[in-house]
Order: sequence, then structure tokens, then C-alpha cells
Amino acid sequence: MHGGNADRRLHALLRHLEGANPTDSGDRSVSFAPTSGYSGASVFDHVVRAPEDPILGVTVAYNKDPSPVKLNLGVGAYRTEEGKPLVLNVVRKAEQILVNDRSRVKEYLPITGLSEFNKLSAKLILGAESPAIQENRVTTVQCLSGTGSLRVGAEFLAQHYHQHTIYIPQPTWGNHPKIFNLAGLSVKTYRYYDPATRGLNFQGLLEDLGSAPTGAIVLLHACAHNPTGVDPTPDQWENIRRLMRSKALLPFFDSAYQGFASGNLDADAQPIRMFVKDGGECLVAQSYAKNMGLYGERVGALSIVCRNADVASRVESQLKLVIRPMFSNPPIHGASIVATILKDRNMFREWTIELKAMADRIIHMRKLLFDALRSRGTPGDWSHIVKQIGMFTYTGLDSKQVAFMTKEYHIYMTSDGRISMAGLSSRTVPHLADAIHAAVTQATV
Ligand code: CBA
Repeated sequence: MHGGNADRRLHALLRHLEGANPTDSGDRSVSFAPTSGYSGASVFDHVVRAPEDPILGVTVAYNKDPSPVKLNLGVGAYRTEEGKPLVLNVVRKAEQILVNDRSRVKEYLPITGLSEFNKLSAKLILGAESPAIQENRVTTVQCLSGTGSLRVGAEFLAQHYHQHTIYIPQPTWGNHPKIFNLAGLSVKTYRYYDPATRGLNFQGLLEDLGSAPTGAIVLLHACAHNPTGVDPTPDQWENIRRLMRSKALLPFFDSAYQGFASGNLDADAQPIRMFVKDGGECLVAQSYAKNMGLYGERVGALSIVCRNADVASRVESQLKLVIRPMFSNPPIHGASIVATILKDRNMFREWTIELKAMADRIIHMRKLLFDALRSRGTPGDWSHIVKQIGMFTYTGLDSKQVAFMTKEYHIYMTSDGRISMAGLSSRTVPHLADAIHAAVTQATV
């Protein structure tokens, strides 16, 4: 046999290294049992168990619950009336087209991703007629969904922007501070939500941004603010824009819900377009997780709108240096689905219809829950359920009430009282309303 001698030599060497007699070549069964080198203790013994993620950990707990009435309203993931995850018809169609196309290969994409996807994504968020696109002063790179786009943007800013302070709304999506801190930015908050009115603390927001240092970065939720469901009005956006531009504050938009707020893609992108129209610079992180239901495909894009084409191309060259050691280049499948849909007029129209249906179903759930609480005479003003926008209702329930609802009713949600309206159905609304009613009337200790 070809390897016989080499094998014998290797085994002899191993025995020698383990302290066995190297000349005892008759025994071919080499023991790999730990010898004196291993004390039995792990080199990782000091590692402490980390807590579960406050949002994704809710799903972990939900999965462990054997109750048949359990309900997961934690993570922001769309469910059908039957409580099932939804793959859009237009996505299935696009996948079929991709599968049938025998010329498609699985080669690496460029570091910046699928160029067609990048162009279409910039158009989708900035508008087909955007002067910034026409003037070639936008660079767009494909990233790993919204999270990856935020992280790449944050790393770029930490390396190339003179101000390292980023202001995020209070409250905000729980992952924001972690993303920006790990990228090396210093995170501060600006007032956003007023628990008393369950609306925007516009005065506080203006005061805090007004006293931010010149040039500071400001994270803005483009629409459907997570977790509060409270968005500024167009007039308020205009005031925010003026204030930020007057202080040279750099806008970093997080657009995870385009189309989910109003059901209209253009309407939901207005705040961003308002900032781009004035000729100033900004960053935009886009996600297709929610609006195309591509959660696990991890499809997103980071666009940086620059002053001119030359700056944009230099910025792109540096983004490549951020991406290459982080994930080298992004995955091909999800971006191909998105590009297939966005570039075909009929498929695009089909998508907007399906998207509107999702947004409308969520709005309907708001009405059903509000009516259910009213009909039970649940103490409190629940009108915010119908007023808030997007995937979530920020109920105002405290962590004790949430724990009660989980224990007694098997309803899973984040401890800040946020519920994902997209996880509800007409069948489950009464159960949730019963739980809220009981929590409000019994669990306020
Ligand atoms: N920004 C905001 C404001 C978000 O709410 C989310 C998702 C993301 C990232 C970015 P992705 O990386 O999947 O494109 O999204 N937030 C959640 O819906 C959930 O997906 C949520 O339940 O809050 C999450 O990851 O926490």
C-alpha cells in the first residue's frame, strides 16, 4: 500500500512525542488519550455564560415552551393570519427564474457586492430621479442586511470621519449601541420618546441635537421607529433637517422598514430624500429583511451620499478595505432575488402589492387589538395602539406585567413592553387582549 511506510513513521513519531518506546513498531493502534499535557481543565474555564440577546432571546424562550397557546410577539418578523412565516409570491417567482437560468454561477461577488443590486437599491431608497444618483455622488455597497450595513458604515466613520460621537434616539433598537460601540464610536443619546404622551418628545430632541458638538453623527430611523412606533411628522422632519444642517451634524439613516410604515415605498423614504435634496451628505443603511421577507438571506446595502463623484469613488475604495477583512464579499443569492424583482416592472408592481397587504394586515391588527381592549373595559388609554406606526406597538406595559403575561398566558415579548403587531392574527388577538387586561388589573404590584 502506498502510505504504509509513511503511516508507520508517523505513528512512531507520535508515540515518541507521547513518551512511548519509538522502536515498538509492531503495535499500530496509537492511543490519543490525554497524557500529562492535559490537566482536564479547559483553557476557557474562565468564560462566563452571557445572557441571551434581549430580542432574539425571546424566541429562544418561546421555542422551549410546550404550551399550545404560546405566542411569540418578540422579534419583528411578519406572520400570516395562520401564524406562519411568509415567503412572498414574487420572491418565489424570482427564485424560480434564478434556478432556471443555467448560465448563473456561484462565483464570488466583488467586494462591493452585486453591482446591479447596488444601483437598484440606491434608486429604491433615494428615488429614481435623485440628483445625487445622477451626479454619481452616491456609493452603494452590498452588506449583510441592515445590521451589516450599519456596522460597515460605523467602521468606515470610525476610521475616516473626524467626529467619533454618534447620537442615537432614546429608546432605540437594542443592537444600535452595541454596533456603534464595537466599531469604536462613542455613543450618546438624544431624547426621542415621551412616555407621558406616548408620542415624540420633539422639544427634547431639538434641545439635545442642538447641544450636540458640531459634526457629530446622528442615527435616525427613516420610518417606523423601533421600538416606539413614533415617527416625526413631515414638518418636524424639516425642522430636524434644518437644525442638523446648521450644525453640520452627519445623518446616518437606518432604513429597516421601508414600505412597512405606510405601505408605500416612496412615502416611507421621504425623510431621507429630504436630506439628500439639500445637497448635503449622509449615510443610509437599508435592509430587505422585512419589506421583502428575506430575513435569513441577509440582504442589505449601505449608501453613502457624498458631496461629489470624486469623493464618492474614494469613499468606495475605503469601504472595500473595511469589508474585505470583515466578510470578504457578500452572498449572492438574496441580492440576486432583490435585483430580479426591482429591475422588472411587473415583478416590482407585484412586490408593492404584497408589501401593502402586509402593512395593511398590521394596521388591521392594531384596530382589532384596540377594539378588544376597549370591549373588555381595560383601564387606560390604548389609542396609541392605533396611532403608532410600523411593526411594533410600544404598549407601556412594564417588565413585571410582561413577565406576568409570559408566565400566565405564554405570550412572549421584549421586557420593555414592545409587541410585534406582525406576529398577531385575528385568532390570537383575544388571547393577547385577555393577557393585557389581566396584567393591567392584576400584575401592577
Ligand atoms: N435596524 C432596526 C431599526 C431594526 O429594527 C432591525 C431589526 C435592524 C436589522 C436594523 P436586519 O439586520 O435583519 O436587516 O435588521 N430588528 C428586529 O426586527 C430583529 O430583526 C427586532 O425585532 O427589533 C432584530 O434583529 O432584533
